[in-house]
Amino acid sequence: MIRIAPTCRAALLSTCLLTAIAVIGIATDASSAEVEVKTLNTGPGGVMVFDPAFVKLNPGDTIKLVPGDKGHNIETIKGMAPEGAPVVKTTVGYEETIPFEKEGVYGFKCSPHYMMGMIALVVVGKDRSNLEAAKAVPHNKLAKKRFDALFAQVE
Ligand SMILES: [Cu+2]
Repeated sequence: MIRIAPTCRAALLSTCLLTAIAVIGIATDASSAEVEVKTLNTGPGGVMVFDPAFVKLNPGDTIKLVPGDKGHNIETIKGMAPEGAPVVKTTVGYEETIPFEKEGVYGFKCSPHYMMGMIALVVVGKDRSNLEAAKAVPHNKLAKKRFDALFAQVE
């Protein structure tokens, strides 16, 4: 019979635990990420902006909407989401975590400031099958100008 001294057993156990923690850590990193998007009265690109306004995600990732300035929200623009994707509309002024499962192209607006061009573009995964449909959605002048710049970044 092999007897393992208590200190050895403890050492083996901690090695085991560390390995398990490392494996779980790697799995978590690979499977999901959270991207912080701030709502700002003034930021990159001018007044009433999402920062960043262009976000690339993998399926399963989330966006954490952070009210850098109050008075903003995020809402799905009709016609600018993959089929079957849930419609997003958050409460004005509140932080919210938004999960993205479906691959494709998503257009968002801030409900109170869409007329001032407060929009964002999110691409998830590699599926671009709704890209042309999303591009075809009409906008007011300011929103269109910003969307044109964001669509130019889509690969
Ligand atoms: Cu706003």
